[in-house]
Amino acid sequence: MPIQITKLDSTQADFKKSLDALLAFEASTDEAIERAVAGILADVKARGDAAVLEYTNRFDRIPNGGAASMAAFDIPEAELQAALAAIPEAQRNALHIAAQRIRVFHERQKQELNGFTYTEADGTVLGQKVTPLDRVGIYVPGGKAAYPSSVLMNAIPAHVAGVGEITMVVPTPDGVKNQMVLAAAAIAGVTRVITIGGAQAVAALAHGTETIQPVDKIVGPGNAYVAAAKRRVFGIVGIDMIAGPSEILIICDGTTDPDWVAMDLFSQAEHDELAQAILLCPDADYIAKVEASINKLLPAMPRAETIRTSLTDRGALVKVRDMAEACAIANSIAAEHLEISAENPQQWADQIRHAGAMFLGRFSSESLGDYCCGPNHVLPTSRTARFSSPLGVYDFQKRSSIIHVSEAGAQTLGKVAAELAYGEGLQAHARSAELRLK
Ligand code: HSO
Ligand code: ZN
Repeated sequence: MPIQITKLDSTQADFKKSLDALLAFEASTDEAIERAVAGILADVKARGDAAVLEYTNRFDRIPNGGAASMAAFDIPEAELQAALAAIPEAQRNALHIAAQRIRVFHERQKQELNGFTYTEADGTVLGQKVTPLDRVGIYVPGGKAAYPSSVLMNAIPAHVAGVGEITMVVPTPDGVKNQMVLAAAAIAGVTRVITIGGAQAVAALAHGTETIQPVDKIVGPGNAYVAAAKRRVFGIVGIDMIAGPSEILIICDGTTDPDWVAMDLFSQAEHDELAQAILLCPDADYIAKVEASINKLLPAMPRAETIRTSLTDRGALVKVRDMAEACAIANSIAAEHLEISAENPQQWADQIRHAGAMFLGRFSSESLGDYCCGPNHVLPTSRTARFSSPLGVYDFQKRSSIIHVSEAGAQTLGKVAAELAYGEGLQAHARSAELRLK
């Protein structure tokens, strides 16, 4: 059955409305989930390990009547190393290469993030000091999206930032451990791996238990329960973001092999029925070719049904007037991933202001970025690229201001501060500044 994918034309009167309808996505906030998660968080906060143990045994169906104590959920370093040694050599090599490239990119990012100080004429020194977080929790899902690549993408920037302790939690439904996830943890600089998941794991990381030190920030994707738990503990700890379904937007000038473009659309559509894959192109004949490629290639894909649903419900092939208009539309979409599959892509990239990651030229398939180019694959989704950035070293650091006022500086600044403090009716502030005046 040929695919029923939405086709839009930017010259249509209702184009903007149709595009907005397609983009609209609201993560459903389910009352039942909210109530369950609130209960679990309160319970773990009150009862600590006992509650985490009970929930994990029950929700993850831990075999043989469940684990007897939390110690059973700790994966010793030797087991991580054993997993790394046991996976196929080609997989191990690929993990090492990806990890090394991700490290190099994030080391470069770190160099750009140094603090600064400057000295004023009177000797007053001002500056900014950058400090890594002490402890970070990384949530790794255990279900259909248990991605070893995401272990690398979350843990390596934390490690590069200099985070002291990286605790990874990963649920093991039915007690089954994903060996490639463990192998990735072994090479990514993770300090401790605990096989717990769900809201109970988020609660344990945020509040701490008898056996788990509370962390300062929790990062990583998860299901609706994990997302709800992360939202609720935000403020007690930091969180990275609440990631929505994957998105790919491709701007193509019509010169790329249409099979390549079709497969790039599939590559994100296969993540999730709710994923979004959109093509913008000025050439109607080329769009027809991509559609033909989609119909030709889809039946052989193992995840054909997920791809079909995603493309049918949320995908689109959009005919635009020209490449400049494509860039303007791309800015309004602010996609997680933007491919500019065109001759001389830089001229178009110069016009892009909102995108999580830009893939320039026809050889930069988004899948390369997902695994091993080096930049992070944890990116802002659902149009949040308008105001947020890829996960990076900066997410695992914070800044402190440095203020070292000289005696001379206190004379000039003291008068300014006192004036403002009296204006605000804050006597102690004013007097504290004035006491230092000669
Ligand atoms: N494209 C996903 C990341 C990923 N892809 C992991 C494959 N594995 C983020 O949107
Ligand atoms: Zn992907």
